[in-house]
Amino acid sequence: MKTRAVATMAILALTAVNYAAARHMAREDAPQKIAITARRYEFSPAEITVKKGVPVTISLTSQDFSHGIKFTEPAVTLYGAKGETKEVTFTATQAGDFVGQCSSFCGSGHGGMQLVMHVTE
Ligand SMILES: [Cu+2]
Repeated sequence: MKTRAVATMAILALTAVNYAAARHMAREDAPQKIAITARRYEFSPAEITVKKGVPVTISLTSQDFSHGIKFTEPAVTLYGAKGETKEVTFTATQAGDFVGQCSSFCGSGHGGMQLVMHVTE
């Protein structure tokens, strides 16, 4: 009787560990999602933080006009016409701070329309 109770407890403990591991893995595997909205002449949020080596999905919603996002490193380009939401998934391979630009001419403030990406180790 005692042996059986110990065995049952051991199985329950193992199940709990496996369940926790599976949940942890699922969370790690799903890309981090970041929603960005663009309107003349700013991205919101204007700064994002991603983790090196972890897939990230960025969505861009252009509210008032066509806007785009272009990063040279990590290589990310996204374009959304007015009212559209577009997505891109990428994995940053280099840590650091990177500046992306609006890639679709949207008016007088277009040149200063930037998005900063912090890639952490
Ligand atoms: Cu622009």
